Amino acid sequence: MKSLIVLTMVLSLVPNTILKAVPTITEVSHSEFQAVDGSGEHVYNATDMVILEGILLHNPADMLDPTPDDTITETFNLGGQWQIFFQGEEDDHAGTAVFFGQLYNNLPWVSPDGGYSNEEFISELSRLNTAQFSPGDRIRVTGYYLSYKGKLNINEQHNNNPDHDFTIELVERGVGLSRPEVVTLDELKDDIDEFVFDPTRQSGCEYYQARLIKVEGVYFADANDWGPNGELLITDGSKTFPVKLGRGNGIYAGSNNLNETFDVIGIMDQEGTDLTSGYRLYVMNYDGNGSILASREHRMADKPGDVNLDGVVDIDDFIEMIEDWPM
Ligand SMILES: [Ca+2]
Ligand SMILES: [Ca+2]
Ligand SMILES: [Ca+2]
Repeated sequence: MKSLIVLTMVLSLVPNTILKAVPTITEVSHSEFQAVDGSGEHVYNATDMVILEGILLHNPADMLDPTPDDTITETFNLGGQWQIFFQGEEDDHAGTAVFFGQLYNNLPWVSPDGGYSNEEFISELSRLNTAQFSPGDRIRVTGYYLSYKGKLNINEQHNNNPDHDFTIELVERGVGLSRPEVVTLDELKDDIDEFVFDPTRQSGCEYYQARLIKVEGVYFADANDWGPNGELLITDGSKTFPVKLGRGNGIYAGSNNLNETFDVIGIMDQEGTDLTSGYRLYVMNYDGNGSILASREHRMADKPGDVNLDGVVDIDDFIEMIEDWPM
C-alpha cells in the first residue's frame, strides 16, 4: 500500500505530457470517416487521429472570415475562422471539412481566454500556409477530429496545445476539380419537402455531403437576404432547398442579377442540430454571369473546354488557352 502511494506521488510529479499515450493514427477514406448510424451520429472512432486525402474544393477566405479578433464579448465572438472542404476521389464518394477557429469561448467548458490571441492566430494561419493551395489541388490532411452538426470535421478539438495542430500537405498540384454532379431536388427532398436522410449514405443529402454538386433549372423562393453570408431559398416549383452564400469578392461587389430560372453549383453542407437535417448548398462566390449561381472555378469545372465561359466550345477557347502558354 505504501509503495502504491509513493508511486502515485512520483507519477504526479511527472509532467502530464509524458504520461499521455501516443495518439493512434491511420489513413481512412472519406466514406469510412463520415459513416453515420440511423440517427445521423458519426460512428468512426477507431483512432485518435486520421489522415485523409482528397481534392480541395474552394478558397478558404471565400467561405469564412479569417480576420483575427480576440475581443471577449458577452455575446458570442468566434474570432477569426477558417474552413476548407475537400472531397474523395473515384469510389470514395464523400468529403470532409477542416475547421479552425480563433476563439472557443462559445463553448461553456472552455475558459473565456481559451483559443488564440490575434498574434497567435496569425502565426497558426501562416503555419498552415494555405495560400500555397488552390481549388483542384490534391491535399493530405492529418489531424484530430470532432463531430459538429452532422459532419465529422478535422480540427484541433478546440485545444490550443501544439500537439493538437493539424497539418495540410500538397500531394499534387492542379489535379483539377471533378465535374460537379448534377442532382435534382427530388433526390434531396421527399414528397412533403423534408430532407432525404439515408443513413447508408448511398442516396439523399448524405450521399452528396461535402461534395461539389449542381442543381439545374431552379428559381428563388426567397432571395431577400442576398449578400455576403446570406441565406436564400431555391425551388424547382415543388421542392425547396436552402442556399448559403459565402463571402467571395463577387458577392460583395455584385447584386442579384440572376435570370428568372438559373443553375446553382456549390458544396453540399450540413449544419443540423438533429443530425438528419440542416442541409444547404454553400456557394462561395458569384461572378455576375446571370445564368449560373457559382464561383468561377466551379463553373470552369462544370464546362471543360469552355475556357472563356461563354457557353460554347470553339476556336476562341483554343486561342485563349494557347495565350497562356509561351510560344
Ligand atoms: Ca451528415
Ligand atoms: Ca494549434
Ligand atoms: Ca467558350
